[in-house]
Amino acid sequence: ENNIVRPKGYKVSWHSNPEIEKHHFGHAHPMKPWRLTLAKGLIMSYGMHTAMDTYVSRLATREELEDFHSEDYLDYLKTAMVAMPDDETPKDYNLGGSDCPIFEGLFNYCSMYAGASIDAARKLCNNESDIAINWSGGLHHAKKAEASGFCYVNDIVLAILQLLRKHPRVLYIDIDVHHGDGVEEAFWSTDRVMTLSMHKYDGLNFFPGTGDLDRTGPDSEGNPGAHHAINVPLSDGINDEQYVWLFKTIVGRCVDKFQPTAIVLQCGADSLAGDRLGRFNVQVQGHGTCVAYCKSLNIPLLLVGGGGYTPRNVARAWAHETSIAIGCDADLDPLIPEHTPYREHFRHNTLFPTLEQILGEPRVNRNTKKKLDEIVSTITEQLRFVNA
Ligand code: V1S
Ligand code: CA
Ligand code: ZN
Repeated sequence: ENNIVRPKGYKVSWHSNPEIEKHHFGHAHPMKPWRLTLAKGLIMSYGMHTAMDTYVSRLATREELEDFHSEDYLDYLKTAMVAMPDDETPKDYNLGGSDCPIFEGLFNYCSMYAGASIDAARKLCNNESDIAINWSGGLHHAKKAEASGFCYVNDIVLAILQLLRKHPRVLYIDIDVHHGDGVEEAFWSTDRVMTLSMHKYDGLNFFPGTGDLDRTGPDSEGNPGAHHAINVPLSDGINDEQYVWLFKTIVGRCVDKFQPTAIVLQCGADSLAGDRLGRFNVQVQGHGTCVAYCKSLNIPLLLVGGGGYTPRNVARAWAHETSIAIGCDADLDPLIPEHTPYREHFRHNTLFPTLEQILGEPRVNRNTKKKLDEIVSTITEQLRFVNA
């Protein structure tokens, strides 16, 4: 048995609900809520639950969902019926196509992951937690009245709206391999939220097709949201060293200029090497270093999940990142405990497989030093227009 010591005076809350994990998007669909079962099993087999305040999250109320989403969209989401099996065409509100299928229990699924993020944000607001975690959230593509890219309700926007009740400035950081378009759009016209997304960008060839470097906020003169959207477009095969350097450099400068009083970090695990949809060579270590860096800033921190389509790697990353939040990462044996549920799913039995173990052959890295330097200097220029 592992014994995790709870670091004194440092509070982490973990918000989850096992009901969420039971939903199915359909057999061919890459989004598997079951990955949360795998992650939870790993977190608990290391004994990390004993070092956090754990909460079984509740359903978000209709009123809470209406803080961002339109009434007519929520009505439709609640009553939408499972479509005919071979119907591939999205209907109203982009619901019912292959990306955002209507499945059994859809509205409960959405209300549960949103409830968890709202609860987590409230723990930070009333200083009951220093870090609050909801691995079932992070669904960054959902719009006010539209589903998009496996996301139906935008729990991140709802959580940030909670934080804004107490906090003057919130920094949103998104390390999912996809552009965090829904959150960016929601806060496009305000200077109280700065959004920063790192993602693969290849025009319309990679979903959702937005997030180029020059997308920085409204162009209109005097709009407070101008310059408060930050986008880091990347190419295939970026490695830990480059990714962590970019993250620390850019986040460091954003924090200096914007002086956030709360941070939301979307930890989408599809930026890891070997992801079914992703294209990067980021490893569990590098992904975790981004979380460690945010923790080191000593600003209230909300950690949410997001994408992640190779369940064993999702579980590794979010278990490792939970240990960083608690402060017990150095105490974990990288060898996955014998009694871990579904241990056979973790080939190589380690939290930190090498690139060779994950991929056989790593992807070609198409990110040049010159391009990354250009990104940093363009964003540094952009930040000259930002004040706290
Ligand atoms: N990339 C990708 C991808 N794969 C699928 C997909 C594959 C099989 C299925 F049965 C169903 C869907 N859809 C996509 C992307 C959406 C990616 C969403 C990422 C979500 C997140 O990780 O950021 C946060 C949770 N959709 C598309 O590329 C759109 C299409 C344009 C092409 C694919 N077809 C299925 C729909 C239209
Ligand atoms: Ca991203
Ligand atoms: Zn993604």
